[in-house]
Amino acid sequence: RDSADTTQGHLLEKAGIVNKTKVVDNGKKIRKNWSQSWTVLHGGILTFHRDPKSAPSSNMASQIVPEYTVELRGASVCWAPKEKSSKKNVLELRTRQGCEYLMQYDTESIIADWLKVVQDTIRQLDHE
Ligand code: I3S
Repeated sequence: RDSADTTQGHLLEKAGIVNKTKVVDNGKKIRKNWSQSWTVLHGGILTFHRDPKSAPSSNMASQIVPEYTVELRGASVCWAPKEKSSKKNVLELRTRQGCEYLMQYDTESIIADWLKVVQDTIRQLDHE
């Protein structure tokens, strides 16, 4: 088992680097802004952290506070349909609150692992 993908308590945990963009905010389509993100799954919550290169290093808060916090309860995830992006290996994550994110990484196994762990977490939360 991957060291970054362990079962603690009952919910899965994982962390790693992916490319991400928010595309819908509370039902409203927004402009794509792809960026690399340190991405953490913990306690049924997925957090995307800002790329340190995109923020002034003096601004510590901008690096500690996540850019996006995504509640996975009631969410859905799948491979994104081709028309959503010209990139390869793209996941589409929709939240119950009507937000939508794309997650992408050129190495397919990296993104396939994220699909599995997010899917399994959503299922676990459904059965609680
Ligand atoms: O789905 P879109 O709008 O064609 O997405 C592309 C654009 O957001 C583009 O930015 P600007 O239109 O703001 O210049 C991005 O650079 C592209 O990466 C977006 O498309 P992909 O296919 O990479 O998700």
